[in-house]
Amino acid sequence: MKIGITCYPVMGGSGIVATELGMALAARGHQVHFISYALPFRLDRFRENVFFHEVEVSSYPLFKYPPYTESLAAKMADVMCRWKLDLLHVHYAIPHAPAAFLAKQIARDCRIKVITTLHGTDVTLVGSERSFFEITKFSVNESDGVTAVSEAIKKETIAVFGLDKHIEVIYNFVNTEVFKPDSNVCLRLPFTQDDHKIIVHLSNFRPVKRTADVVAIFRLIHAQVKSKLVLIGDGPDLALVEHLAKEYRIDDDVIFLGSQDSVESILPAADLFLLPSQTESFGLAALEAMSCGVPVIASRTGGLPEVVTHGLDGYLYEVGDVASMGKAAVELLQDSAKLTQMKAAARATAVNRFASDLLVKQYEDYYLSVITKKGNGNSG
Ligand code: GMT
Repeated sequence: MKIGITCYPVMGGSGIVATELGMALAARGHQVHFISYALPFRLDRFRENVFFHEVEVSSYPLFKYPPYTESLAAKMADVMCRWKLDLLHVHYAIPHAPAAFLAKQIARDCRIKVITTLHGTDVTLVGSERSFFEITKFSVNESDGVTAVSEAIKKETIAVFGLDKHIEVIYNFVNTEVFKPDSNVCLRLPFTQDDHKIIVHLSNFRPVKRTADVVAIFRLIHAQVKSKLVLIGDGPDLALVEHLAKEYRIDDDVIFLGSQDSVESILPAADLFLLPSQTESFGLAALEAMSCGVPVIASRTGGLPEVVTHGLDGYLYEVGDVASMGKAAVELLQDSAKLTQMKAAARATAVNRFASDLLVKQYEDYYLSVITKKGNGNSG
């Protein structure tokens, strides 16, 4: 197939999933065309069957706000026809689904199918915001195929938008050959000593991640277990986290790594991963940690219970229940047999349920069903 993919090229789960999907499809012989304003950050080197089409946005002085959606739509329409794409797969509804709709109108003669994948905040936060509501609902409804990264986000999309349309759930996935346990990795982390347990959190430090809870949980762990908290990522709440670490007098044991390109070389060093988010449609960072053999303590919210099984490969508690999360973490870190068992279970979950091969095949099958289907799947 010839497949166009549009995503946010910056760090973030939806861009990562889109890029990994594109690379995996290209490796399986499909021709993949990324259309975005920058090279997706995991697309770090030349790969066979992968093309990149940069969207340039005009900066004419009249434009207070550069017209990105229109530039994107124009580029999509151009690539669709020039390369005779079979389908365009857009990740994250806003503004990619409206741009794809517009492109499809412009390039009507090329008869391309559009698939929109809903990643979470495009429905829960952005899409349900009043001013974006109608355009998101309209463009998702007009897509020829719609996928969601968990049952939870499918349910939420139906509740928020009242869509009368089939939504296919295709879980996010991880490359288990790249994200894998590595018993030597501690040697490469100079800030840790062998007798320290390593707790990791990785996110964009937005309020939805509840990073203040990460520090509060670590405070409880630190009081009883010799440990370090390693924080990966950057975002609006980073200053708050720094402040709290100082206030709790644990800042010597909190390590800020900032944004990192190759988290697969850090995650295997962890004993535990924390993701106490307010909501999470899937929790890709948790899955990447699990694939490296790291159990997860997370909130029982959104799609996280579809990824983490309480008591098997991690623990789930209600949002904000810092006390229970801290207690479970301490008990696990102090029980080396249980910790070893949970690390193996986390890896097994990633390999058995979320390995790229399994899920990329589901996308391939879904693409074929959409390409051969007549109409856009609306039952109304
Ligand atoms: O967390 C965000 O707002 C970023 C967003 C993204 O584009 O990366 O993350 C969402 O998509 C990821 C990939 O499907 C999911 O793993 C995250 O759970 C989801 N974030 C939320 O639902 C908060």
